[in-house]
Amino acid sequence: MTALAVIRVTPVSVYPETFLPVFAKSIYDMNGLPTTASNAEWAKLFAGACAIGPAVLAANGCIVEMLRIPNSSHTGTILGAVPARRAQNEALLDWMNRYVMANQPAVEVVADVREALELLNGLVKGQKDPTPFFGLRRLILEQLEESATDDGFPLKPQRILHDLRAMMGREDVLVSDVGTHKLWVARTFPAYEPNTVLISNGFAAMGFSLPAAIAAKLVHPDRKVVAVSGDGGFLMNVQELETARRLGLAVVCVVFHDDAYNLTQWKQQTRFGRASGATFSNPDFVELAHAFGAKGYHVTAARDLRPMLAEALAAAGPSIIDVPVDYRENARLTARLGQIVCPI
Ligand SMILES: Cc1ncc(C[n+]2csc(CCOP(=O)(O)OP(=O)(O)O)c2C)c(N)n1
Ligand SMILES: [Mg+2]
Repeated sequence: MTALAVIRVTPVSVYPETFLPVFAKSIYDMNGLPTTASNAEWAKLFAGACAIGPAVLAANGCIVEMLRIPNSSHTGTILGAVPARRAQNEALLDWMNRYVMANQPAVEVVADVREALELLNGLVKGQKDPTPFFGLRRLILEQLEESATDDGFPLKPQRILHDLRAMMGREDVLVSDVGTHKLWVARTFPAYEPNTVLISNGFAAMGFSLPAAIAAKLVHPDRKVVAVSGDGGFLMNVQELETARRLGLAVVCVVFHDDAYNLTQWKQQTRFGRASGATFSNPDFVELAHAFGAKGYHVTAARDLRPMLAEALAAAGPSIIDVPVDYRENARLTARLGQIVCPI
């Protein structure tokens, strides 16, 4: 078997020189620890380390007690002293360290991604036969079609996104929030033009989609803009409907309604065999829309979605389309991904 070398191309904009030391420092600050090192020393210390993971944990309210630095002599260094949180943090950080170690590239190229790939392409020797990739492309396209026209209710995520893609133009913009719906957007919503599918993939902050969609609409007033959210994330920044209404921006909010933080449930289910503490109830989204002076639609059958989208996309102001979603598809996806064999 041939071992594949992994080459990671890191965009210059996120490299340690400035980015990681800043985060590392903020982790220290959060834990009330002294930060005496200069920026240059921090940059040296954190070169090659993955400080982003702990920073995200910290942003989500966990106190990060310890940070292992895989590429430096400081491996295993205990950076903090918050004994009360040690047990919780140990488990999280242990998982994170294993993840970081398992994903170390053979070579890391820090550069503009486009330039780097063009340069690397020139260096690749031997035959560049694209034929094997056609099989992979076919497999991906087949998966895009799967359940895309399923009439079931609540709607399958694939059906919602298939109808949405059909109703939006190539230049129109979809912004995804964070949750299970985002994973389905990433898998089944093709982007045809640059910057037309916007996903907060690194920090993955719930509540991102509506404000980001407002910004997209301000930049491209001539394009349709759709914000896809889960019910949890949508309610985190719903007040921005007032902004959209005040500015007269036609942003269509498609809410995947499941009365739950589904991504949390999905992870709990796969890791612990059961889910707990991640359900909630929702307001009536149509009444909520009306309260903001926006249009509101309840989808009550799969065939409702397209006409409602057509009306909302043609409206002058913001709208909410409340779409009950059937996330039982997740389990099928988990099983399939566990067995998938790359055809090339
Ligand atoms: C501000 C913030 N808090 C918590 C999380 C962790 N988180 C990621 S997805 C998720 C659940 C999302 O639920 P919902 O918005 O209803 O979307 P669904 O998964 O149901 O599609 C949570 C709690 C996060 N990414 N951002
Ligand atoms: Mg939800």
